[in-house]
Parts: sequence; structure tokens; C-alpha cells
Amino acid sequence: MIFSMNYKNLQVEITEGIALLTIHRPEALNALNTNFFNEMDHFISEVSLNKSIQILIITGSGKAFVAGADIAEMVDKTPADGTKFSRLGQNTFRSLEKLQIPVIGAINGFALGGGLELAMACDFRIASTKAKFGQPEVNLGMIPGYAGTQRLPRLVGLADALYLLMTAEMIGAEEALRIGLVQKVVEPEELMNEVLKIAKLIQSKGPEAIKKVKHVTRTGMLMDFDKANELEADFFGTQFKAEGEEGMRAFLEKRKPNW
Ligand code: CO8
Repeated sequence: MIFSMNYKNLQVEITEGIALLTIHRPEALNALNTNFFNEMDHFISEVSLNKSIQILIITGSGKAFVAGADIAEMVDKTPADGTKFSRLGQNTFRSLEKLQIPVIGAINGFALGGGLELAMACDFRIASTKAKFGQPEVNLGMIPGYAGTQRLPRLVGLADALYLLMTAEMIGAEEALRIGLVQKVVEPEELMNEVLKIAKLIQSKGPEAIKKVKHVTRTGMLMDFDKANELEADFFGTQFKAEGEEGMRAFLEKRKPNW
């Protein structure tokens, strides 16, 4: 075991450079509590330091991906504690998003509230036909607190985001696909095969190119367009010596690149 902490709510399996993280809190449909965030922070930091992990897949155990933040833990919070709990989750999901490697959400079941916010911090999402998505916070008289109000409109556009945020409607996988919240929908028994197939496909590409494409795309989205183009050009340039020369030579010589 390369992870030094013994997790209670996280299960980690690493095979051939692919880490599979399963959120596991069966008594509460994997709802996110303080312990989850402590473990997740530790896990993210270990992954960022572990050069042998090239791809991270996140899923949930049982019938839920994650059914939200833990309502029982939140109910008695003061406004100041609520803000603190929100910042805790926002920071964790932001550091997940900032991992250099691709992070794929394998959405097996309910992805609600904080669960959808976790899914949205992944680079893209593959869903089982059984997955259900929603931001039900207004049902509880609350609003999202782990950047749901920010990532949802960036992913699906303002009107679809506000529709989901205001109605708290729980949508199925096909509807999530239609609005661009997930990128593929597969039968439940095919979910892991499909996600592993995609992970292996990404692994076959230039590893530095994959990290740079993530960094430039994600960072550029938060920047002025002209500045973002400069960032792209800089990284494009550095990639020639990093992997590009070999990749292009391999193409011309009709062989596999040796990165
Ligand atoms: N928190 C705590 N416990 C939960 C949660 C949750 N979010 N979701 C489910 N559980 C528990 C249930 O209480 C139940 O426990 P018990 O067996 O002890 O009664 C167990 O999990 C199983 O759940 P159900 O019996 O309800 O299972 P069903 O299949 O009947 O229903 C649902 C599944 C539809 C997913 C239902 O459980 C549900 O509606 N859950 C709540 C969904 C929700 O509202 N999520 C949003 C929470 S708020 C949020 O995420 C805000 C994020 C930002 C926070 C910012 C910090 C301040």
C-alpha cells in the first residue's frame, strides 16, 4: 500500500498507473462529512506526489455516487461554521481539479448536491443508465456550497444550470447527456469497462501532452482570451522537445512513439 493513511471512507486500488478511488460510506449513501474531506485532502496530496499514477477514476460504492453533503452533520451549524464547511469542500474540490493528471468521474448512481459538485470537479464524466443528477439544496432551504453555482453554469450553460438549481429536479443519465453534464452513458455493468477503456486510451497518448492539455484548457478558461492564447503558444512550444519531436518523427517513420 503506497498510501500512508488508513482510510475509512475511501477505497483505493491502483493498477498499471490507474488509480480507482471509491467513495464508501454505505450507511449514508456516501454522503460527504468532515472525515471524508480530511481523507480526500490527504489522498489528493498523495496522488499529486506519486509520479506512477497517470489517471484517477472516482466512483461510489453501492447505489450512490454521492448523495450530497452530510445533512445530519450540517443541520446544527451556525452561519460561520456553514461558511467554514463550504470553504473546506470548495478547497478540496479545487485541489482535485488542479491535479495535473486526468480525473474521470464514473457516476454509478445518485450524484446529488455535494455529490454532483464532486462529479463536476472531475475532468469529464461517464454515467451508468442508473445515475441520477441534481442540486436539491433549495429543497432544504439551502444553496450549493461546494462551487455548484459556479461549475454547473460553466458546464451546461446558464439557463440549464439555473433550471436545475431552482427546481431541484433530479434528472436521469440521458438528460444529463443531453445538456452536456456527462459525456457518455452506458449500462451499469459496462461502466467500469468503459471508463477503464477511456483511461487506457488516454494513457497511450503523450503523458506530458495530456497534462499540458489539461493545464492550458483549465487555466485558459479562467483567463482573458488573448492571454490564454499566449499560454497555449508557450506550452505548445515547450512540448516540441518534451514529446512532440519524437511523436511527429514516429508518425513519419510509421512506428509507435517512444515517450
Ligand atoms: N446526508 C446524510 N445522510 C443521507 C444523505 C445525505 N445527503 N442522503 C442519504 N442519506 C442517508 C439517509 O438518511 C438514510 O439513512 P437511514 O438509513 O439511517 O435512514 C440512508 O442514507 C439511505 O437513504 P434513503 O433511505 O433516503 O434512500 P432512498 O433510496 O430512499 O433515497 C435519495 C435516496 C433520493 C438520494 C435520498 O436519500 C435523498 O433525497 N437524500 C438527500 C439528497 C440531498 O438532498 N442531497 C443534498 C444535500 S445538501 C448538499 O449536498 C449541499 C452541498 C454543499 C454543502 C455546503 C456546505 C455548507
